[in-house]
Amino acid sequence: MENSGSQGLFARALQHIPGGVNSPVRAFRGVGGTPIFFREGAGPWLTDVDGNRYVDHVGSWGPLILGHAYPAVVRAVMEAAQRGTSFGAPHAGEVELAELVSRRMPSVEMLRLTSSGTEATLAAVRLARGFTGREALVKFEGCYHGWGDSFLVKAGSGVETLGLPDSPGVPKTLAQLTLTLPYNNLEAAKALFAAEGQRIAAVILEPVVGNMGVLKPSPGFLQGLQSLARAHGALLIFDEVMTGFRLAPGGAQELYGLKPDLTCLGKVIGGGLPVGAYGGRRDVMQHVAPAGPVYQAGTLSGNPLAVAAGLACLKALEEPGAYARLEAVGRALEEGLLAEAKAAGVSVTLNRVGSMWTLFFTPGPVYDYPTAKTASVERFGRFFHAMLEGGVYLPPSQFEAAFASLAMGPDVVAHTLEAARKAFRSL
Ligand code: KE4
Repeated sequence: MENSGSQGLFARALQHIPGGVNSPVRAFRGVGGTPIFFREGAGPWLTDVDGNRYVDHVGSWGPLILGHAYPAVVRAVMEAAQRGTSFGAPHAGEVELAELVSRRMPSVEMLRLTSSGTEATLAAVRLARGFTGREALVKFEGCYHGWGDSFLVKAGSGVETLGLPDSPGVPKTLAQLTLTLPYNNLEAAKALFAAEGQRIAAVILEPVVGNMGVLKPSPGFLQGLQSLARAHGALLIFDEVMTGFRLAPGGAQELYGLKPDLTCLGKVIGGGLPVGAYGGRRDVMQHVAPAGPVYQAGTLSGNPLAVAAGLACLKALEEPGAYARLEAVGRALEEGLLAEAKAAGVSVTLNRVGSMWTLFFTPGPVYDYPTAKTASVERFGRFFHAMLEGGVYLPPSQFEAAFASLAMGPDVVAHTLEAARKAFRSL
């Protein structure tokens, strides 16, 4: 094919696709250079259209917790496809997936499948507004919940990476209904609820943030928010699109022992195919049409191929020791990267929870949006490209999470650390 390398394909893509990509954060705007076009993935490896191989620490931004082309997932999708790709009608897989999620996340008594995380968070917020009869939404600075209007107020991920002001096109009257708080600041949350609690429909947050880079919740922060929301009749929405099934079988809510009123899911639940979901308390979910008046729909919601991939992925995660292995890989990368940075005299902070981590080019600590912003985007960019030279593909943004997978063995960790040893010395 004409111009079939990354450079040529990108030049062609720019003619017909805004920014040459179908999602902004892929465009390398946060690190400079031309985005890489990939041809295939296998286990922990990605091969680009020019034949270069990389260890993949992006994992499609979280879904590929098993690694690329996991045999059971590929088989499930192929078998489902031979029975037809979509019915637009109920099928058994949807029931099995809903039952499995409820077993893993007891707070999710009922759930509705969507085709993306954004649809899930949009629906959850509409449901919270419909259920409570209130309109205000509380979110945290730097958290990202997809590209819905109400969320693009001081958002993270690509909005932060691109340094975009709150997005044009979001009606001011709607944006004014989104109240923002500093992450990990329970005092600020208490003050806001004291002043505005009676009009707050919900508070939504990433229980472990991935979209400022990885930020851990301070001790008591999540529990305090849960109590605050309950005391003021607002719903607590955990956006576990990134953390769900990744940080523990039952996600962050299992890890931190919380019971949100609603949970949003995505990424891992689809095993690399388009699946999102929102769910939670039965009395709340019974307000969703057609059981109740809150409308939400989707032509391909619960798509048989996507559900088959998700079921195969979640079942593979039931393998004994799977989460211990994810923790071990995460720890080996953390310890190795910090050791190599120290040996090279480069000042960094590494935040990690289980298999999601971010290396910040700042002395740290990094625990909220302002401290995340002290990281050197310029240094991260140089490190990113030096790691590419070493055959390692990191998320192309200082404000994103890297994801370890079960496909990563000691050889992959060693390859990553060898590339890091050289990359740190090149800064
Ligand atoms: P999607 O609509 O992209 O499936 O999910 C939106 C979303 C919601 N909530 C959280 C916590 C998320 O992390 C995301 C999406 N994450 C980004 C990466 N930070 C997806 C990558 C992209 O935008 O291309």
